Amino acid sequence: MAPQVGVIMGSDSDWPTMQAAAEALAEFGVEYEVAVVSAHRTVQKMVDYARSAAGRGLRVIITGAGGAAHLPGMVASMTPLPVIGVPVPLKYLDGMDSLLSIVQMPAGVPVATVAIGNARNAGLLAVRILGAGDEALRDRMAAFQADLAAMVEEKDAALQK
Ligand code: RP5
Repeated sequence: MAPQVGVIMGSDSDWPTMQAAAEALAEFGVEYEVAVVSAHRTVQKMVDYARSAAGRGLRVIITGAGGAAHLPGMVASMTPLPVIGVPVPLKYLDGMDSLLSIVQMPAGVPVATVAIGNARNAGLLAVRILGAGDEALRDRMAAFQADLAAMVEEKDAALQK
């Protein structure tokens, strides 16, 4: 099956963070592709990727970047697809720089920004977006949520002992 989600990042150094998005997608059986696409170092690659994404069959793009994290916003400006941004924390500023670079988009060009370093939530959000038009996937998400609730209840029960 053609990938439905693109997981892209500004540098291969973002992968240890971004891997969790890919893992979440794999858990739900969602096909994805992974690529390093830099907003500053491989500009034409970024333009080509964003402009061709919908036509190639992608439905959601997850973008991770750190520091001057322009990749999510630039990709969102060049595709009609939903774009999820993952602020990758770097050595300095604890990822606040990445977060603010990604989240402060101008009106008209949204990027759905998850918490600093929380690529897993980006993967889960992509599953929910796809699930809006796919009942089987939506059911799997509902089961996942029921499991989460059960896990919390188990921990609560353990505390009561
Ligand atoms: C950003 O610069 C990348 O997304 C990465 O988080 C950061 C650092 O990149 P390298 O030090 O790996 O070149 O564009």
